Amino acid sequence: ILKLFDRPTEPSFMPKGDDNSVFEAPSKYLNDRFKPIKSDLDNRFGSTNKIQVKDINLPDLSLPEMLPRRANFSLFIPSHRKMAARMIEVFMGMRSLDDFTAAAVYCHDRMNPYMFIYALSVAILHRPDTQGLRLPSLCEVFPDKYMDRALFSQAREESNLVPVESRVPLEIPRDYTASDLDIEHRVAYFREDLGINLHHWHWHLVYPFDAPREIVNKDRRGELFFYMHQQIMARYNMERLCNNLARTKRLVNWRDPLEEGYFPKLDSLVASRVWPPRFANTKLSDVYREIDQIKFDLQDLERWRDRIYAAIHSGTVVNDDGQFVELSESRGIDILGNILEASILSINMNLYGDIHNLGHVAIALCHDPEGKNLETFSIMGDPATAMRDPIFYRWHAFVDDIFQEHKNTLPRYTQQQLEYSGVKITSVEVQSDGQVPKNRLQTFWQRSDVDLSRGVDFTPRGNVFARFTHLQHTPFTYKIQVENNGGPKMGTCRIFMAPKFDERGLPMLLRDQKVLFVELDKFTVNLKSNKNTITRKSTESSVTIPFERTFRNLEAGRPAEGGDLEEFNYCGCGWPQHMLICKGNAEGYPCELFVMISNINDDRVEQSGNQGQCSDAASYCGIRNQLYPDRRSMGYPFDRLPRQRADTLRQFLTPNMMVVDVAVQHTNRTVEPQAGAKARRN
Ligand code: CUO
Repeated sequence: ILKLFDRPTEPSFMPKGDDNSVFEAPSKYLNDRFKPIKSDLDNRFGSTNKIQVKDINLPDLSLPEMLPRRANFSLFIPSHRKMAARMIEVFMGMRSLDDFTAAAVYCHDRMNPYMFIYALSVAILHRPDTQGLRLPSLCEVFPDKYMDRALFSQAREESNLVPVESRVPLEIPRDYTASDLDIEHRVAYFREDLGINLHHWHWHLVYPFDAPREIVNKDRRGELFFYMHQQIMARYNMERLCNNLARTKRLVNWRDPLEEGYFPKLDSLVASRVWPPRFANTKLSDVYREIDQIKFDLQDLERWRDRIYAAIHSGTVVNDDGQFVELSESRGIDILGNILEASILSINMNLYGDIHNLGHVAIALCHDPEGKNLETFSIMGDPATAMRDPIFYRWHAFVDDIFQEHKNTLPRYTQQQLEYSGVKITSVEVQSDGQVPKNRLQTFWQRSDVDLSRGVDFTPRGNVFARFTHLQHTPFTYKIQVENNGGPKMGTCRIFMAPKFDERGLPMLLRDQKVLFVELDKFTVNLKSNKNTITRKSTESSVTIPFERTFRNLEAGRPAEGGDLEEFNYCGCGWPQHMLICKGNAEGYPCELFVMISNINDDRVEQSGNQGQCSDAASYCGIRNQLYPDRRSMGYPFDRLPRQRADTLRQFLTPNMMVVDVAVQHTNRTVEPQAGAKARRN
């Protein structure tokens, strides 16, 4: 079934995978265009590796069939998500793997490839009988979502003319979407980072907001929607500050023109369309597009926003049955996350609407809100690409502000909820590998290769690599000294980093700084009596996954023989390791590194079962089939207003916490791909 990811726009009777298999399906499965010439096609592509596809009674797929094959597909557009949800439901309902494969082949050849790959991925992730399979990285399947259009004609040239052994990687320049005349371009390396966008896509694959309920309903998914996106904002703002840009302005006045323009320079290979750009100072409008069966006014968004703020201030929401439900300390944020996103778990979609998703849509269609020009949506309409656009962050700054409004109504943490009796941190330092002074982190540019060939359709086979440049840092180690005045005990070590100064160079107040803390790591520690030294490597972070897992199906991400696929996909979800820390600046950007050891009795989640090999990016992604592995509110201890009289981070500290100054220094050198690091396609 994984071969269906290979060249997703080529029909299933064309060779797929390294063994050039072809699917042999009953002719009723074929796209109508090919039915009359079936025997000719069989001869032309007659491979010896034939995969027989079962003849099944096809369920009703008329809904997803409504989306044209060459249209673009957006998860955020309600009619599209209903179609995808139906396809997922059909895939989930297939009784055996053979039946599932048959339905998938049928859909592969007849339906919209973007929607198909999305639905197939979600289904494979959640079906019990597809365990042990590995999904290819989306940038291999649809490289057009990430790479300059110019690259694809080069890729075609390369794969048609040059033998595989002689092919050289195609260069993706670092600056191709804009120049430094646009100040927003200073942080394009972050927004356009492939790994960051793949993480975001993966996250939404693991946490779909519209699919059969048993798939959507995961432990604390609404809260994780808040937290993962809050962390994106914290990271982006830190990145802006170290590039001398102000923090992101919330997109609050939807009648004003949008200052930021963005020209993605991406072509959709599937939809054969250019992804529309957005000119600076474009205005949002009411959206009324019959073609997408979508109609809403900016006033709808405003009403929903006002109702949500009113609910937050009253501390209760009203559910579908008209009952009041408290936005409590423990559950409130989860309820609010589902309301705001909105997922199908929203407790009252009629009242609170679909604000975040339709905000994406309003922005994505602002160039053609009525479809007069037959233009499709822009990259804000697709979770695989949305993070490239500066407007994504302005929108999510608005969304995050609503969550913060709720968080600020909650009781502040008491001294007792913060300290850990008998536990005292006496020293913290970070040491980068190599000859680097302590508490100094180093960043630089690195070039790496990804294979495009799976996604360049209608060309001869064989790897075609693209070489791109991304941020990288020297790995480092935390060394934490802890005194424990009691018997042996456990604790949770929580490590965050935040900017030390604001835009004016003044020390930050904790109430502003608290939303800028970037989680770097979280792990359980065993403390013996008296003195302890904890060492932990940056590469072990609970937030990140290694490069190989973001981009490839190779060793590091490979589940053991007979391993389990959803687990692997949790493996695919995770902030890319190469973006763990901000870029810093040439002088050494001043940051505060915060370390805390919290009381395990309030952290621990009782759960049985195996945590799996891919629980290591659990901070932003959770763990498959398990409760979120930390009982505290996500973002603890910075998710609420600081205690009275704790105006600065240092005033906030209890003995089980410590802060050290760390500088992040960027050297403008570029490291070439390591020998032997070149990917081999599976
Ligand atoms: Cu992840 Cu707006 O939710 O993009």
